[in-house]
Order: sequence, then structure tokens, then C-alpha cells
Amino acid sequence: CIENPKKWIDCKDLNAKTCSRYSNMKLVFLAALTVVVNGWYYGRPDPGSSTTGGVWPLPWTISYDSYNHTINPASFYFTSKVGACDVIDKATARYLKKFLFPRYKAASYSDQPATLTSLVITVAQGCDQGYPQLEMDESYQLSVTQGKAIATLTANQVWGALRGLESFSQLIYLPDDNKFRVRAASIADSPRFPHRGIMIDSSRHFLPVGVILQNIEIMAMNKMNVLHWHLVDSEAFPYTSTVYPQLSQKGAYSPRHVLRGVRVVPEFDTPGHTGSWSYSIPNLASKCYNSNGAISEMSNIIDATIPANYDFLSNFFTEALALFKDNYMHFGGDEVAYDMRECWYNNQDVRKRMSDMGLGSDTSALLNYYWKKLFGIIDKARAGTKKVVWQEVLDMNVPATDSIAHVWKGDTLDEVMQEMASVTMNHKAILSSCWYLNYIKYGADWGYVNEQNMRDRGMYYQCDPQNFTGTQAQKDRVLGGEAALWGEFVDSTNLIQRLWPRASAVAERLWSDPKQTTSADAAWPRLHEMRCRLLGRGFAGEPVNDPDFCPFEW
Ligand code: CP6
Repeated sequence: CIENPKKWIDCKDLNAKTCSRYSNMKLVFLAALTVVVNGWYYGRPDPGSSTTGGVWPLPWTISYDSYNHTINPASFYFTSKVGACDVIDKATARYLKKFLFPRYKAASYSDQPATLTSLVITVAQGCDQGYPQLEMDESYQLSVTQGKAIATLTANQVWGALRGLESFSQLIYLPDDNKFRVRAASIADSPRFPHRGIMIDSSRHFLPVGVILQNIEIMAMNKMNVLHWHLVDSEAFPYTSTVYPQLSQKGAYSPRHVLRGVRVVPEFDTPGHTGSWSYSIPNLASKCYNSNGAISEMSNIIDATIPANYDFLSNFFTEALALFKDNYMHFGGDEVAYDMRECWYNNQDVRKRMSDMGLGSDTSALLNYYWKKLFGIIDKARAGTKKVVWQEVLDMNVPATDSIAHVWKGDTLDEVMQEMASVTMNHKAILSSCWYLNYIKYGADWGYVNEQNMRDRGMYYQCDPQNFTGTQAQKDRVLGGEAALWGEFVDSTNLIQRLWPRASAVAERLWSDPKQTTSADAAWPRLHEMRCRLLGRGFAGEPVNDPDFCPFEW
């Protein structure tokens, strides 16, 4: 690195050394001053420090050779031992065309003899693993070895091959001599948690298909595997139902996302947050009254006392459960207290029917009744459907055996961990509380520990879903987590930038060995490279650190 300070040099091991591109003393001095004032004072790293061929999220075992292959983008090829296989064939074509050699321009590229010519892919269980599911096997082994022109990738299932392909692509980097290199390394890797998600909200603002597909592409780049799609809410209903076409405004989506090994788990949030459903379905929502008996305009909760509403729900969910192939579906259930009071308790018609049903004036009993009925409908529509619900459905002692609690409560990290401890006593759990990426503030919220971040549940990198006081059995009930991006202030103009690479911190927490990923400072150079890689692939990820720069700018 010191030999030629004007260049980004192909360092043997950049984890050990630091590269600086500053060539004259004045710049070095200014940069150092800026770093000291803005960065090191708060414990932040050198803006020029970066890895080359660093893998994000960190594999469970990765050992680098002190050797870098040369590779020729014009002639490099994949050999698949899987036979004709859509998932693998499309992946290799995609990586060759778009992701292995970012910013490669054949015309201006200086050719070089390649020491690595190809990668052979083997999948023990063959091609047909159907749709990705919670139980999918994402483990893989990858060897790029000195002296061997052929690298190898082996996996049990195609999902592992996809994860391994991504790791392989991340070993490739472009030094300033404009000749691609591949770090020689051997990797054995598998995820820590099976559920590693991103929640998007297509109700508050419309999200065009293109942005959702881009997001899925970046999720795969971060080895995330669940798109929790909060499809509809009070504000809008962009999901097209054929049995009830009147429900939808617009929207079509493509099933092609399956090819990224990302599960699509839709959420149809009921009985609250359903204002937009009632524009088209008469009598679905119950009218609401304030304490003076005056009718309030907002009607946001399903009337659980009307039998016809359950017929509607049955038809609606039967269609949706046939459409979405994942074994899991999210049924919402959050934030109903206010509407239960205004639209159930204060509504004399609802109260009359409650009393006829033998529920008296107990709206919790009505909520209980609603969930029993709904889950009965779900089980009938598609036997074996696994149910995810926001945690308060379980807080309210609604019978929902074997449903999964999605934890979103807790104002401080301590409170969040208490929620996890309490919920895992009886249920499997997914954590989102500390990963509400819709909260934004000034600073490196992905990883830096300070008092403000503690209060705001920031420091995404440090929040560990198993870091609560509880038994091993409780910890084993943690399926993973999701970074949530609520849509009140997000649409296609800012979704990608707001999520990435902040959500990469969550991706590493959910995939990697916690013992090897304790320090944000140690992760910084690798996250930095990951962000530059995102730009190189043409995605608009926001800067996550100050100060820093990419070897090229976007
Ligand atoms: N919409 C729905 C929301 C939220 C929830 N459910 C929400 C609550 C608090 C914050 C952000 C979003 N907008 N349906 C809670 C699960 Cl800070």
C-alpha cells in the first residue's frame, strides 16, 4: 500500500493494512484533521479504510489465502452440475451479466491472463426444491484456491447455491489497475436464524413493482430471505383480489422474485387498520363514536359481530392463501385498543349484538371470538398455514397456539429484551422493535453506541434477538427478525436509500456468528466496501458513515 500512495493497490491482506489514496502531504494533513475532529474523537474509523473482497454478512468460517487470482470478465464461466435448473441458470446468467464485474466495459478493459477460469456448482439435492420456506437449507461451501483455475461451490439445496454465488461475487474486486482480482479463500457458511426479513409497507404510499424487485435483489445480496409485505392498511388497498375486484385500486406484481430465494410473506392486517377495506365492502367496518356519543369519521376496525363479515373474510383469505405460496402468512392484529373502545364499546348496535352473542359488554371477549373465527377460516382454507401476528394478539391472551409473535414494542433496548423474554415463554418470535428503520436521525444509527441511540433503540448492529434473560428453550424459539420500513414517509423515491445499507447491519446480525461480529468498528471497513459494492451494482444506497468515500463515486 505504501509503494504507490496515489493508487488503490491490490493489497495482499487489507484486513491487516490500511490503504490511503492521499498523495500529498497537505491532503493527508487535512484529512487527518477532519478524521480526528469528526471521526476518531467519537471512535470512528479512517475514511480510506476498506476491505477488498470482504464478505457481508460475515461467513461463519472464512479463511483467506494470501493470494489473489486474476480473472478475465470476457471469458470467465460457470459450470452447473445441477442440470437444467431455472433458479441456478438464471442466477449464473445474472451474476455474469450484472454483478460479478461491476463497471466492466469490454472496450476499455485491459485484458489479462486469468489464473481463475470458472466456478463449478454442485447441489446435492438437485434442482427442484419448490418455493423457499422457513425450513430451507441455505448452507454452502466455497473454495477459491491458489494454483487451481477452477473454484468450487457446493450446497445441499439451490438456496445455499444462491447464497454461495453471492459470496463468490463479493470476493471479486477491481483495483485501480483496472484488472479484476479474486481473493483466494475457503468458506463454510450457514445462517444463524432461519427468518431474516425486511418489512415494506405498500399501503401508505404506492410502491411500484420495480422498486420492490430492486429491494429483493439487494436483500439477496445481504442474504436476507423474507420479504414481509404489509400490503394493505387503513390508507390504501393496492392488492388486486379477483373474488372482490372492487377492493383494489391498482397493482400487479411478478412471481419472479422466487428466483432470489426470498420468501414473500404477505400481511393482511385485521381487524384494525382496515379503513381502506370498507370503501367497497358495505358494513365491514363498525361505525365509531366518541365518549359524547357523536359519530367519529374514522372507521378502521372490522365489525366482528356481523356473520356476513366472516363470509367475506373466508372468500378473501381463501383466494390470498392460494396465491401466496409461503406456508406462513402474517395476520396483523396490531393497535386495536382505541377502535375497540370507539367502534365496538361505544357503538350501541355492536353492543346489542354482543349481548345477543352472550358476550355482554366485554370487547376483549369479542376480539377473542374474532381470532378464533378467523383462524378457523384460515385452517379450513389452507390446512397447515402458519400464522404470524403482531405481539399484542398474544398479549391479550387470544388463543393462537403455535402462532408466531412479531415483536415491535419496547422503547429502550432493555424494554425490547423484556418483550422478547416474555413473548418467548410460550411462542416462537420474530424481532423488529430495535430495527424500525423508518425512524431516522442524524448519525450512524447502524452501529454506533451512544445514549441517544440507546434511547431510540438504534445501534442496529448491537441489537441481538437472543440477548435477553431466559432459558435455552426460550432462545431457541427466536426465529430471527425483520428490519421494518413503515411507509408513512417512504415511497419509490426513497425506499432503497432509506433501507440500504442500514438494513445490512440487521442482515449481518441475523446471519453471522455473534461472537465474530461484536464490534461495529471492526465491521466498518467491510460495510464500507459493501456500500460501495451496492453503488457499483447500480443501487442508490445512502452513505452510512462520516467521513468516507468509495474508490469511485456514483
Ligand atoms: N401501521 C401498522 C403502523 C405501525 C404499526 N402497525 C407503526 C407503529 C409505530 C411506529 C411505526 C409504525 N404505521 N399497521 C405498528 C405495528 Cl413508530
